[in-house]
Amino acid sequence: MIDLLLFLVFWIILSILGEIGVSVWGPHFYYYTASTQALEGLNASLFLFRVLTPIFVFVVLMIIFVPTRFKAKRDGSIIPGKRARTNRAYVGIWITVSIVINLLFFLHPTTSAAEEQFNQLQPAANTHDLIVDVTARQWEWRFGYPQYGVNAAVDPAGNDVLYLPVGKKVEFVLRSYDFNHPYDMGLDVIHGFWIPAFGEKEDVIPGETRYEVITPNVITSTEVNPMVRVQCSEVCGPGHPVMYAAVHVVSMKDFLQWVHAQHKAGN
Ligand SMILES: [Cu+2]
Repeated sequence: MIDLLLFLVFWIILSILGEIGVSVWGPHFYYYTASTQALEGLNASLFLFRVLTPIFVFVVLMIIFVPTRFKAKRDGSIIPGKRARTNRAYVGIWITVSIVINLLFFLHPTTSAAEEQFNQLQPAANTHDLIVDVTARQWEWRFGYPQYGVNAAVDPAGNDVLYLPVGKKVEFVLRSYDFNHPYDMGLDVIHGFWIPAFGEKEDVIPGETRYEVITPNVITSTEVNPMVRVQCSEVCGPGHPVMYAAVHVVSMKDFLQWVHAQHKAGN
């Protein structure tokens, strides 16, 4: 009985400490978040860590507690005359609770989040405010805005640049082809469209059109945090490490002004 109480006290105290740790470090699981999708991912991992902390503490405590409290005497047998028995109740509870928790995790957040993300890509959910054509090639990202008549957005220095209005649902249309080499069908290699701060990543496959839906939720840019940049995430040749582009999340007003400037520059 005293062992049970002692274990319980240790378990509760260490679990509380663990939960405090999750609260302190949890928000830093993602280095920087700048979209609602990234926040959903962060909340999902926080949820998992919250539930898993007491289980983790339980298992580790058992591993330490049992050999220290129930150490075999030097002469061999722990309790003379008694043989080790299986605690059927304990095993039964352990297996049932494990199955229930695993099923819960499968349904939430895993399946519910996946369903939500698939739904966003359905034509029925086509409520995206902005469409951005993303073209990947060795080694460049090119951004077009078909709704605004911008073919290839560049900054004054001539570098490809991605501007997005804050709080708007953006549909990225991802393709991999080389507009400079039409003689070999223009097909490029596999690239990876990744803006770390947006919390999602999608491979860009030659010959395929893929989609990613993101809602940026803070005004920010590559200068504010390098996590806000387009970075290729598939090794695609010697230029892979430098295959990045600056990202600016701005107000709708600033975005329209920027579009106007792109028109003026003939992009
Ligand atoms: Cu690449």
